[in-house]
Amino acid sequence: MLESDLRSPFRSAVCDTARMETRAPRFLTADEVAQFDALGFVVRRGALSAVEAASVVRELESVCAGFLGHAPGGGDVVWESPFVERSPALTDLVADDRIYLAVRDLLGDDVLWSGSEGMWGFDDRLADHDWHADGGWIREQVASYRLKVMLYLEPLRRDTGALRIIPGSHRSLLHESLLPFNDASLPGGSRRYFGQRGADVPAYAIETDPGDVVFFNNWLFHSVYGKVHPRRSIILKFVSMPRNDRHRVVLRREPKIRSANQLLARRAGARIRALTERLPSFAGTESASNPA
Ligand SMILES: O=C(O)CCC(=O)C(=O)O
Repeated sequence: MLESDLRSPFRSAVCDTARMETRAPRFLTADEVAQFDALGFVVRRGALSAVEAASVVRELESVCAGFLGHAPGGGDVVWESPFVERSPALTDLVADDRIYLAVRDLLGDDVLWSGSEGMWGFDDRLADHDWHADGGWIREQVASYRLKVMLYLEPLRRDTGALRIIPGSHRSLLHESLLPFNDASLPGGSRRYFGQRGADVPAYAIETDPGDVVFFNNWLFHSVYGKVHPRRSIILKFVSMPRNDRHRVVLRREPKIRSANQLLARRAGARIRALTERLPSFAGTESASNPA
């Protein structure tokens, strides 16, 4: 695949929907991996205990305090990346079996780290986060598998900010038919989806409680409606090892991946070292001032 092909407006939007490796998973169940593959998401309920979830909240707030210069409170908004790379305790979470082994089962043993985000509060203009696929558009769709691990740190229900998804929309036929959603959600876009409000689109709401861990494929069309303050969450991001030239081209264009790995690599631990050391040398090498 030539780079110019990636820019062609005539190239059809094809998602890489190859099935995951067929080896038996070592941490998740075969059913969980099959669900992730077919529907694009899987949820581990109560993966973290209440005590562990509370300690993640404390650590999140301590990192946020570093950004704000004071403990986060009403009216504050933090949405930062990289995030967990700044905290030894949160980095330990990346290396924890419940994240690390699960992610390896989903994306393969040679999975790569692609960064993290932390959120405390939200800009009220984003109380409703309309339908989109991350990155969306042609360039992202020819990237290798992407995975977000979401830790939502308060109870979220359908109309109070739970992540909504259209199951299976990471796969090309459904994904392609939903591409107009990306345009409808852009600034100035219609915000109408098959003629309806985003909140009315038939979808599955992943309702969660603190301690639940959501694994989802970034290509899924997703949205959030009715966020409630403070809405604290952590996002861990992974990408599968590029398997072909087009995947390599996309990875090269993402300088943030290299800096997130460099930051994470400062933390000790065999798993974190293994995760960061396998980043291919070409990753994130294209100048940010020369975007696709
Ligand atoms: O859950 C959220 O706050 C938004 C998730 C989302 O839209 C995203 O990560 O792209």
